Amino acid sequence: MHFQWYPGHMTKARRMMQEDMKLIDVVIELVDARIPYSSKNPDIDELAKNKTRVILLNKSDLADRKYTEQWKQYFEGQGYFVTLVNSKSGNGVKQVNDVVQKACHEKIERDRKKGILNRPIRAMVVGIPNVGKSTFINSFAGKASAKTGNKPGVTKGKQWIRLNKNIELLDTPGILWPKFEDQTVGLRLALIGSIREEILNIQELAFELTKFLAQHYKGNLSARYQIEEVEDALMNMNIIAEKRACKMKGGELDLEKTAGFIMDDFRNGRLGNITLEFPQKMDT
Ligand SMILES: Nc1nc2c(ncn2[C@@H]2O[C@H](COP(=O)(O)OP(=O)(O)OP(=O)(O)O)[C@@H](O)[C@H]2O)c(=O)[nH]1
Ligand SMILES: [Mg+2]
Repeated sequence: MHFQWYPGHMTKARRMMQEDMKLIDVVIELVDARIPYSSKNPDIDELAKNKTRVILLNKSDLADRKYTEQWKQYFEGQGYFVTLVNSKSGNGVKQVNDVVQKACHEKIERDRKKGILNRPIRAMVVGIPNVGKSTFINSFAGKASAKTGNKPGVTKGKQWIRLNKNIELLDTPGILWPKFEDQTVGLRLALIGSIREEILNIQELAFELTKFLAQHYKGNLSARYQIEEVEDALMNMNIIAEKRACKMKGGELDLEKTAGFIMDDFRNGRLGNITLEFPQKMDT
C-alpha cells in the first residue's frame, strides 16, 4: 500500500510554531488513544524542548482502556503529564485544568516568589490533523470562550483565548505532521481515518484490520456480525459479506461494500474498544 502525503507548507508552519513557542508556558499535545505512538509528531520534541509538556490521550472512548492506562504510564515515564479525555462527550476534559496546574507547579511557585500572583498559564494545543484539537478546545473552553476569544482591534500579534481564570490559550492550534516516512504509521493513521479516503484502498484497509482483530481482538467480529470467526482475515470478510447478503448484481460477494461498513463500524466504535498499538513494542 502506498501512502501519499502533502507536506506543502510544512516548513512555514513549523517556523511559525517555533515563534509561538516563545510565548507559552506549556504545550498540550493531543494524541489518539488508539494509536498514541503513530499519532504523535516527532518534531514537537525539538520544537518544545524546555517546555512543560502535557499529553492528552484523546478519543479514549474508542480505545481499549487497559492499553490506554499502559500508554499513560509509558508517557509519564518519559516525563510527560498525561490524562485521558473524550473531547466529544467532555469526559475527562475538566481534569485537564488540574493536570496543567500540576505540570506548571514550578512556574507558579517562581511567579509567586517574584510577587506575581494569578498570572494565567499560557498554553498551546498541538496535534496532527483530525486528532480532535478543535473539539477539545471547544469542550474545554465551554461557551465563555466566544466572548473573550476575538478581541476587536487586535490586527497584528497573537490572540489569546481565556479558557478559564487559570489558563490562556494561543488561538491557533498547532497542526503537526505525523511520521511520514514510516509505512506502518501510515497504515494505522489510515485505519482510524486520518488520511483522506480517496487515496486509499478500502478493501486492503479492512483486510489489515480484520487481520489485526483476529490476532488481538478475537471475538469482536463475531459479536458485531453474529458470525463464526475463523483465523483467515479474508475468509472472515467473505463470511461477513455472506451474512449481510452483501452482493453485487451478478450475485458475487461485494467485498468493497463490506470493507466499507467494516471500516465505518470500527471508526465509530461499533467493533468495540480497540487499540491498534501497544507501548511495550514501542520502546526501541
Ligand atoms: N469519539 C470521539 N470522537 C472525537 C473525539 N474528539 C474529537 N472527535 C471527532 O474527531 C473528528 C475530528 O475532530 P476535530 O476537533 O475537528 O479535529 P482537529 O484536530 O481540530 O482537526 P484539524 O482541524 O483538521 O487539524 C470530529 O469528527 C470529532 O467529532 C473524542 O474524544 N472521541
Ligand atoms: Mg481543527
